[in-house]
Amino acid sequence: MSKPKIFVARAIFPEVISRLEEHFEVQANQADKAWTKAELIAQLHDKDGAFMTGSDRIDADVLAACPQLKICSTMAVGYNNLDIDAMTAAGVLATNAPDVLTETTADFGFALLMATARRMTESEHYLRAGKWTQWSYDMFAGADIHGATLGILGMGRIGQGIAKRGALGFGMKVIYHNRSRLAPELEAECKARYVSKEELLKTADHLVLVLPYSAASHHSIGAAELALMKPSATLINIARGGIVDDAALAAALRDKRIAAAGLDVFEGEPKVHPDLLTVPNVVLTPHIASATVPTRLAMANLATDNLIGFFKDKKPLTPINPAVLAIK
Ligand code: 8YV
Repeated sequence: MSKPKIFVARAIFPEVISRLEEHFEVQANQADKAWTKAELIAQLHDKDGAFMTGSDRIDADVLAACPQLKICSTMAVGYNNLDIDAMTAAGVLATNAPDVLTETTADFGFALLMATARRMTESEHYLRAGKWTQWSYDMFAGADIHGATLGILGMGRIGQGIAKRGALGFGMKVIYHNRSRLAPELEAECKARYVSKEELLKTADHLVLVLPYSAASHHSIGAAELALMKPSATLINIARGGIVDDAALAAALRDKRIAAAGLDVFEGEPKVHPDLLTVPNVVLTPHIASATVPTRLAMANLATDNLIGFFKDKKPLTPINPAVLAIK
């Protein structure tokens, strides 16, 4: 029997390609070309499955042009790049890569929070520019982390990881808002108190965004929400571009309506709103929250396991739309 045909959308660890090749006829993209929709369709139209990343978009047009496609396995926990309704309607399974990146991403959220509150990149740029000539009492004085109030918007696995780091490691008071409230034992584990979104915005010294992107969460933080925050507050976005109105944020940072922001994700990335590049009180990183070698390997291996499990006996580990499995 011939092996199923798999398209790997982006460059990935060579050992992952080798693993895929044990099970599939693989068309890889080790040159790491980013595809236009037409190019993606040209690659995918005769494939049974796709190994995707968070950057590749699957929509109704792609699905209509690729009738052989049975599964798209993404090595990301977030899957707003996949039109799940269209995939379900077309009978195409979607799988993602949860859990394996939780702790690494929570580490990064905390690192970005600390770098932002303590003005680390701003002060480094100053030093590198040769501007450091003497000590002064308020040079790059920032905000404390320990003992401060940590607000978390979106309290899934990564949000809970950040809450624990704040409460247990830094003695922070943790408040959160989420679509649904955590079970009491989870709240106790995270030492987190549920509050309304308004109270979260008004009370947090540091606000970390960890909610999934959807039409409902688009611009969850815009001018009105930024106006509720403390002028001394920091805002951290490690979730998705589009959750924050980047133009409104740049204006708030410029006018010091909030103290600082740390952003790993951007509306329309890899493009970054030009105004964010001109304000000093923002730490900018290129969507690297899950980027450690062991975690990226674990994400890629989980995406591979999902493909293997699906084609072997219709048992992927982490399906997003399992209803498709029942139909087939
Ligand atoms: C990834 C992410 O870097 O998992 C996610 O949702 O945003 C990131 O960890 C990227 O999307 C991997 O494909």
